[in-house]
Parts: sequence; structure tokens; C-alpha cells
Amino acid sequence: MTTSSTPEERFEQIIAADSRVEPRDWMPEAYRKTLIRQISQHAHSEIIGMQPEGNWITRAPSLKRKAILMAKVQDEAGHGLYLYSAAQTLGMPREQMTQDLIDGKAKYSSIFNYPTPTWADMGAIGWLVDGAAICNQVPLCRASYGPYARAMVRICKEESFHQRQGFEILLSLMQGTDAQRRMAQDAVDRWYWPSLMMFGPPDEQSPNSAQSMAWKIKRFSNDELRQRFVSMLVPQAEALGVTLPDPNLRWNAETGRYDMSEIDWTEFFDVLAGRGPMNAERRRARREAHESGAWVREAAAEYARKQALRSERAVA
Ligand code: BYC
Repeated sequence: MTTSSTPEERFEQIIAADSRVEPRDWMPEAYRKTLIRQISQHAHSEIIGMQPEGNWITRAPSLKRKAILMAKVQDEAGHGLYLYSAAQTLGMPREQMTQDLIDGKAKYSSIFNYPTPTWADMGAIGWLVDGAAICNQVPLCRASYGPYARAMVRICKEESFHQRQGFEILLSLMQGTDAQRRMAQDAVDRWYWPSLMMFGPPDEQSPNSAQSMAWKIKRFSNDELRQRFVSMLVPQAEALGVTLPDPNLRWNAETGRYDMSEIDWTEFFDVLAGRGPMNAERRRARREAHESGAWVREAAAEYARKQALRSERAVA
């Protein structure tokens, strides 16, 4: 790299070399904004994503299931924290992100606006939602922004465990009674289409994809990742003995892709506009948790103040 190159040129060189942009590096304002948008939405998704499963911690069918579910929900809190920290390296204050979420100004994944009425939903979320998350997020481990890519490496390791625990819940149900098999199939029927929507709108309606791919934040388009996900699901559904609820789903040897029915994009855009079955409830619960946690933030700030005073005195 020549020392005479401009900051713009150095940025372009980093991207072209498949290297990492770090917080100290100059970056275009639009690149910074895109990252803040995507990373903060992702962080919010992890935090809101704790709610549908958090609902089942007290009702898990055994102590072992309860411990596993609690660990998974805790992992999601951790993912949210890594991602908020990554967004903070771009100059976005954490308080601002939290406030935007509570005020309904910030987006989070559409998937978390659906209810979880049965235990089988924990299996379907793990298998389908975490499965979709893995397909979407493994390529993000190679995202061009260093702190995001590094956070994703750890997140993806944990997501693989999450997906396997969901698969195993469904497998146990499918090996159980008729009622349990029906419960598992019903959950798969309800979560399949929303999980396909997680990848975002079709490529021709995705305003951010082209630029994000040019900047190597996204490595694959929304539709490409959706196809990969379906290819991963088909053999797993067979192993489980569940039916994916799409009568038109079949392998097309000519195109080398799966043919599938049209996704109901009206439902997706309705959920994004705040009209999903659980949107209001998710935001209400997040706001209440934030308000009732005020004393924890105050206590932590006071503790930090006292620690700082103590180390100042020790130095003096
Ligand atoms: N839900 O131009 P596009 C998880 C928005 S966490 C809501 O394609 P982009 C997990 C999009 O933001 C799951 N909004 O956008 C957690 C954009 O709106 P704005 C979250 C969506 O960014 C706990 C507009 O639609 N995963 O897996 O190029 C437990 C146009 O879309 C959605 C991530 O966040 C959606 N599904 O691509 C278990 C991964 N889809 O911002 C699991 C990181 C699109 O212009 N994010 N929108 O107002 C990404 O990979 C990308 O941001 C997306 C969208 C593929 C989601």
C-alpha cells in the first residue's frame, strides 16, 4: 500500500484485497451508516429474539430441557451484546440504539413477531429460525468490517448448537405419540414460511443488497441464501419425518435449484410495518424490561464511579 494514496483509495484497496476495515480506518459515511443499520438491527433481533423462547423457560417439560433453553436464551443476550459493541465502534451510542428500539423507530427481524403457543415451537425455532440464521450469518464471518466479522465467528459457533437442540426437540416429538407428532408438524407448518422471509425481500426488491455486496458486507443475495437454506432443510425434514408445507417444493435438475411456491410478501411487509401478530407485545415487553432494569444500570454506574475513585486515590 503506498503512503501517498488518499483515504478513499486506501479504503477501496482494503475491500479489493478482501482485508478488514477497522474502527481506526477512514470509511465512507454511507458504509458506516449501512453497517450501523445492519448491525443494530441484528443486535435488536437477538434481544427481542429472547422473548418467544423466554416464554417457555418456566414451562419446559423437564429440568434438562429448562437448563438447555435457559443457556440458549442467555447466548442470545450475549450475541446482542457483542453486536451492540460492534455498532458502538462505529460511533453509535448504545443508549441511542436501545431508545430507538423502545420507541419503535428501529427494525428487528420479522421472525420474532410470531407467537409460540406450544413446546414444539421451541423445536421449530431452533431448527428453522436458527438454521436460517446460520445460513445467513456464516458468510457474515467474512464481512469487510472487522469487529462485525469477529463477533459473527463466535455467534455462528453458538447458533450451530442452537440449531441442533431444536432439531433434537423435534426428533423427540416425532418419535413420540401421535399428538406429539401432530404438534411438531403444526409448529413446522407455522414457522416454515416466516423462516424463509428472514432472508429479506426478493433480490429485485432489496434496495440495500447491491451496495452491501460491493462493500463485501453481504457476500450473497437474499434469494441465494434462501435457496441454500431450503437445500439444507429438505434432507433434514426427511430425517425428521416432517413435511415442509409447500406442495410445489421440488428439485429442478435443469435450473439446479429448488422450485417453490411464491412467498406471501404482503405478510412480510405487514410484519415490517408493525402489523405482525406479536409486534406490539414484543416492544411492550422490551420497554418494560428496560424500565424495570433502571436500578441495575444506576447501581452499575455507581459501582464504576466508586472503582474509578478508588484507583485514582491509589495512584495519588
Ligand atoms: N425482518 O435491502 P434489504 C437471529 C428490511 S437474528 C425485518 O434486503 P439488507 C436469531 C431491511 O432491514 C435474525 N426487516 O436489506 C436471534 C431493510 O430495511 P431498512 C436477524 C427486514 O440489510 C435470536 C429492508 O427490509 N439476522 O437470527 O441488505 C434467536 C430491505 O431489505 C428483514 C440479521 O440481522 C427481516 N427479515 O438485508 C435466533 C442478520 N429482511 O434497514 C435467531 C444480519 C429485510 O432499509 N442482517 N428487512 O429500513 C442481514 O443479513 C441483512 O440485514 C438482511 C436484510 C438479510 C436481514
